[in-house]
Formats: sequence, C-alpha cells, structure tokens
Amino acid sequence: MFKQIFDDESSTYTYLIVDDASREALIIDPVASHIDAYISLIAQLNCNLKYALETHVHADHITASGMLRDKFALETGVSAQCGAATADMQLNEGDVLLLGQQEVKVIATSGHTAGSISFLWNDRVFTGDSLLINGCGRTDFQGGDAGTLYDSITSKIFTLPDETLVYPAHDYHGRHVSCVAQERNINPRLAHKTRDAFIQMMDALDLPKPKLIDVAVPANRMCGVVEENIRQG
Ligand SMILES: N[C@@H](CCC(=O)N[C@@H](CS)C(=O)NCC(=O)O)C(=O)O
Ligand SMILES: [Fe+2]
Repeated sequence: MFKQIFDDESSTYTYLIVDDASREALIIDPVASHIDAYISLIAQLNCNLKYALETHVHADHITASGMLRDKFALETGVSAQCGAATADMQLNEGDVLLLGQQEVKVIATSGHTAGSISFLWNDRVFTGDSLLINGCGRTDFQGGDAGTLYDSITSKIFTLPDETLVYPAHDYHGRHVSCVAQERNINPRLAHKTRDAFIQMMDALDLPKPKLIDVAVPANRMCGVVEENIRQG
C-alpha cells in the first residue's frame, strides 16, 4: 500500500508506505502543517507507523517527523551527514529498514545537500531533491556541490533498472512520477550532458534563497521540534 501526499505551500511530496501483511508503515518527508491529516490517515489505515524518514534536512518547509515521533513513538531517520543530532537513526549508504518482510534501502545521493539520501523500495526510488522530474535540486547551500550531484545521479540512480519509478520530494509543475529511463534520456539538466557542462549550468543558476531557509534548516536538524513550535502548540 502506497500513498503520495502533496503540500501546496512548498510543493513537497510526502510518501506513506504500508506493508499489508504486518501493517508496519513508514513515512518519507512529512510536512508539519499536515500532521492532523497524517494522524487520521494512520488511524484509517489501521497501521503501525514505525519510521519517519527524511531525504535531507529541508530548507523550504518544517518536517513533521518529531511531532509524529511524539504521537506514535516511532524512530526518525536522517542521513548521518546532516548534523540532525536528535534523529533516532543516523542513516548511511547501504542501511536497510524493514517493514515486515519488505526492505527499504538507503542510497547516499549527496550533492543537493551533503546529507541527501534516496530510498529504494522494490521498483520505486524516492529521490528527495537529488533527482527531480525533468530537473534536479539546486546545489548552492547546505554543503551542496554540483559535481557530487552529477556523480550521485549518474552512478547511483541512473544505474537502477530502466523501469524503476522515480518519486521526487518536490514537483513545481503538477507531475507525480517519472522513471529512470525517462530521466536518463530526457531530463534537460542531465541527459547527454558532460559533468563539466552540468557544473557550469548549476553554478550559473543564481536562484533566490528559499523563503524559509533560515528557520527551516535549524528546526529540521531537530526533527522540526523546537521550543517555539512547542509553544505555538
Ligand atoms: N521558492 C521556493 C524555493 C524552492 C527551492 O529553492 N527549492 C529547492 C529544493 S529545497 C530546489 O532545489 N529547487 C530546484 C529548482 O528550483 O530547480 C521557496 O522559497 O521555498
Ligand atoms: Fe531541498
């Protein structure tokens, strides 16, 4: 069982995976403002939320992972490279999370940020902001690096089977899903681009900073739970 949930404010996709046999579940990139909807959904699906995972420390919204931990006594998981001291699991390349008999594997895909990871579940890969549909994450903050992103995408994502479904953390144009072959063949930032050309293009983007970056990054290093959020209730 699988659900894709969209946050209009930040154009973030959150994913819920439920193992039908054991009813164990995990959520990837939950957004704080949707906490009530997640709690209702978990109750409706009668599942046991075991993990709340992040593809990276987000700069554009606040995570719900800490609030979900308070509610469900689950474990939060963030890359060990993110400096998220309060996360229960400091994730690394090759780590495997179990939902019943099902495996969700951690793939280190740094470059958008130093601590960006992707999750592979059967024929689906959750790429965070490393690989977006027809795009990729910017590389100009949080230890981002264009050459590293190129290497991560080409060696770790584009080498997955062609038909692997690509589910990103954001889409700003209403698209829901892609696949590895499509991104390898037509992604305008990557297809038929050399590493040097990719670096040059990323370095020239000159994008404005995400509006929430100065609030979101420190909060998300604490799983989104900071004193101010607690006071606001
Ligand atoms: N306008 C958005 C900025 C969004 C943004 O910069 N998103 C990052 C992900 S954290 C990105 O990599 N976007 C890819 C792009 O704009 O090509 C905001 O203020 O939050
Ligand atoms: Fe991001």
